[in-house]
Amino acid sequence: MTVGIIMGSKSDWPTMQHAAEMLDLLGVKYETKVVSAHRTPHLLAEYAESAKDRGIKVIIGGAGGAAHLPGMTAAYTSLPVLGVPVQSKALSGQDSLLSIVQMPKGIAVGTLAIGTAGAANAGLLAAQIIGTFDAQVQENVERFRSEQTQTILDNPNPAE
Ligand code: RP5
Repeated sequence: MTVGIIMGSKSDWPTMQHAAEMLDLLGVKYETKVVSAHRTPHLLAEYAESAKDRGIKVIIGGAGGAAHLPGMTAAYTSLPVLGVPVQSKALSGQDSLLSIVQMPKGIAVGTLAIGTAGAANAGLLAAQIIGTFDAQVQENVERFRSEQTQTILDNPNPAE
């Protein structure tokens, strides 16, 4: 496994599965796990501290509400951590976004957009990072992008 996808709750899976689907598409191996910053804090520390030795290169963390998960994960590992703000019921994910994106200087989290687009892009960005040292994954990313471009060029009429 080269990517770890973790999330605060099973309820985050409908969002975070878009990261997994993107990694499937791009041929990147990953693991998925529910790890909560506030409900299972010791598990979070253990997961983040052991990730590098287990061969993980990038961690994607998704959480909603007061979303500490990506920041706490980044505090426990030097691996790159990508944060996905899950769309919360009360505040539509604005709370998740601000919790994840406003990391104080010194510990970095790469924050994506709220919801499914952010989760898919986290998968894409993780693959791009893996692609810097894995030529096959880089080729897969390049093929994905050129197919995406060609689909738009082949369908220019918005009314069709
Ligand atoms: C966060 O609280 C999770 O990431 C989830 O987005 C949110 C709600 O969790 P549940 O109450 O649905 O388990 O920790």
